[in-house]
Amino acid sequence: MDTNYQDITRPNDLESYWMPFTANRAFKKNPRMLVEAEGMHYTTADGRRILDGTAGLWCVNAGHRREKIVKAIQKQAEKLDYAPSFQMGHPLSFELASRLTTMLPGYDRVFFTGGGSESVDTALKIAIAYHRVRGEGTRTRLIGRERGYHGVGFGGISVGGIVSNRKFFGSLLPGVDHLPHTHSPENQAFTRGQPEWGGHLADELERLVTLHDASNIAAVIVEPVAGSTGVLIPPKGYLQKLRSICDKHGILLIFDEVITGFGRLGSSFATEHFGVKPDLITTAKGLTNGCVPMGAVFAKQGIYDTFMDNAPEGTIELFHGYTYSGHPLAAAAGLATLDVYKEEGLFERAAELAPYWEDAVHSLKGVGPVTDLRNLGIIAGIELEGIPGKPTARAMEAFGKAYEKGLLIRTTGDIIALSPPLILEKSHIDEMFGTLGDVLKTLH
Ligand code: PXG
Ligand code: PLP
Repeated sequence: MDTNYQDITRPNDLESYWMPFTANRAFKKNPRMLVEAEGMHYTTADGRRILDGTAGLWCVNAGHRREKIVKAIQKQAEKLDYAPSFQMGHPLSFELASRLTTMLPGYDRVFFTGGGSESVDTALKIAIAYHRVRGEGTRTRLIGRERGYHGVGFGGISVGGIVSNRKFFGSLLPGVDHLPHTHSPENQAFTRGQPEWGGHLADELERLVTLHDASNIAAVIVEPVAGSTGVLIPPKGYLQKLRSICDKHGILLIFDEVITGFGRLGSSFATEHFGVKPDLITTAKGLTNGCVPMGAVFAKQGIYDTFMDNAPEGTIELFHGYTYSGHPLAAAAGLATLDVYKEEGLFERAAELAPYWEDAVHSLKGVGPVTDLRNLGIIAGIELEGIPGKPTARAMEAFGKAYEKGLLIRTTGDIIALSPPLILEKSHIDEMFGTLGDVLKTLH
């Protein structure tokens, strides 16, 4: 009988896997396979050590294959592999939620998801439902920002502002507007940290409120520091101004901290770094050090209470959740990850290294085709002059050459982004920028 459960695979078959956000055909002609990782390094299938300049995809903040996290996942898998999260619970997800709320004073409730895209969908849905349950059901419009990245769900691409992530996918969510992005090379190039210019761009929110009336607007979502789009640091005063305009009009403010959360800026979260308190915070990535997929949405207690106060006792207050919300292995990984961050003081370490990092980033001024350098915490954006008529080609050349020289970088458009694990030493910073400088000098 043909069961379809074949136990043979085609050896070395690269074709079956439709890879995400990848030039599939090019990759399969020239695959880059990582087979092992430890600390600051990957090992490739051909046995080379690669310095991880990107913490995987901005997620492995405590470095790779940390024993405490590995052991916690192993132990949990041996005890409780899976537990339903609807109308049932298991201790670790409660413990993790409670630990997380102590890291973010003022945010007393945590909703678990499977990653950043689900966290964004969750936060947008909570925002719209929140207004409805408290009797302002006309507040349904969402406001994102040009060049924003909020994952790849329909909600996330609708409020997001990356053209190629949107243009193939039809009409998206209705009732969405976008603030202008804050990037202005003429006014900001080669700024160290936050640019002086651009705080006034938050006033565009007032224009949208005038256009639609506040009574129709549910929420504004922004990345405090835009990551995926090429590292855009918020201008001084910008986030504060967004907060005060939202307050004035009863609009919820959502910070998407999927990248900025868990130490990346040298503080636990961007809300702490900038001293601006949104109503909802989306996270993922560093929550479990990338080991097991997991995301979380933090809510101010008032938001949770509104749902509790407006549903009859014994009924479901929020019709939303995922099969893998609060997954036991992810919760175990999350708890162990928080231990590692704390025991090793990794957020403080990132803050201490940030000035050295900043100097290293700006040492690339004048090297090859560099047109701008941006930094905050342990993040760098290195913008290159594109080859006319061939956007992305120059950055992709840099990516390939860096990989050959043993350094993993990330590129978006003609911008290089760096975001290494926070366990890095000064010697890693020297190596990273030494290699990158050599690569940039050889670009076509
Ligand atoms: N919001 C933000 C701000 C993100 O950076 C997501 C949501 C979505 O998370 P998930 O877990 O669904 O991927 C992200 C993810 C890159 C890169 O190239 C960035 C992300 C993911 C993969 C690559 O810079 N950010
Ligand atoms: N599709 C079908 C057919 C399902 O039954 C479910 C969950 O039960 C989903 C999608 C959603 O999956 P998840 O909860 O993992 O997001």
